Amino acid sequence: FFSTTIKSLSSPTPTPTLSQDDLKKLAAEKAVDSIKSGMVLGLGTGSTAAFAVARIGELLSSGKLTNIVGIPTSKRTQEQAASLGIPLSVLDDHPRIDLAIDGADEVDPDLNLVKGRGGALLREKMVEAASDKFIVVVDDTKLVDGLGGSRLAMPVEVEIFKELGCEAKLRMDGDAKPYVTDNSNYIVDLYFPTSIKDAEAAGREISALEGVVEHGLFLGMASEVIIAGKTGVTVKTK
Ligand code: ABF
Repeated sequence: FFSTTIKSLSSPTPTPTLSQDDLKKLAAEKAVDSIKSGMVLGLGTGSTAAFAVARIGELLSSGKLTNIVGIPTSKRTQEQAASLGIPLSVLDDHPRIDLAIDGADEVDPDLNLVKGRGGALLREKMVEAASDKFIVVVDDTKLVDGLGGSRLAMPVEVEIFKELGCEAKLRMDGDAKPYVTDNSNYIVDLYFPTSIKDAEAAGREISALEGVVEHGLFLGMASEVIIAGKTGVTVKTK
């Protein structure tokens, strides 16, 4: 039914009685037909890719495929593949991948994709960029005339600032929409469990992160601070 490119869908075999899951499985298993023994495989994430992983597991246990190494694109996929006995590795040890199979959220007529609603886009992009061939498996609800055409999210992954030991939250406005600054940017609010030990270093680290426009640490800038309290006004200078 589905071929490895969407363009060959012009005259598909009718599948009137199949559910959406049946279609996902059909696409996934068609992609698995391209796998040859000895390949290093990128294992995608999501309900469609999961059918491919399941099929790879079956073919390995029946001996029809041998000597396969899988590079999972998410913890979910890693767990599924491990439970099926698929040998796994990481991109660092296999920087070239023969074939990646993954789902998508939207597919445009030129086979451009929106991915990441499943939450695994960074590792997906790394694995798929390292793959000689990348087969996308979708049911036909994913086809759009133009990306964004489904009116659903186009995800952007941002750092959680883990190395700073804090929690990051996208600031929302009163209508539960992301707050937009006067410069048309979003604000990520960081919450630290204790005071920041080295504010200069933290500021440098935050500024160095991709996509950061500015942070709220104003260091070494104030000439004086005038503090009004119940007991009077104090002026603090450096
Ligand atoms: C991954 O899983 C993602 O890039 C995409 O967001 C999602 C598709 O999931 P499903 O196959 O469940 O629709 O491929």
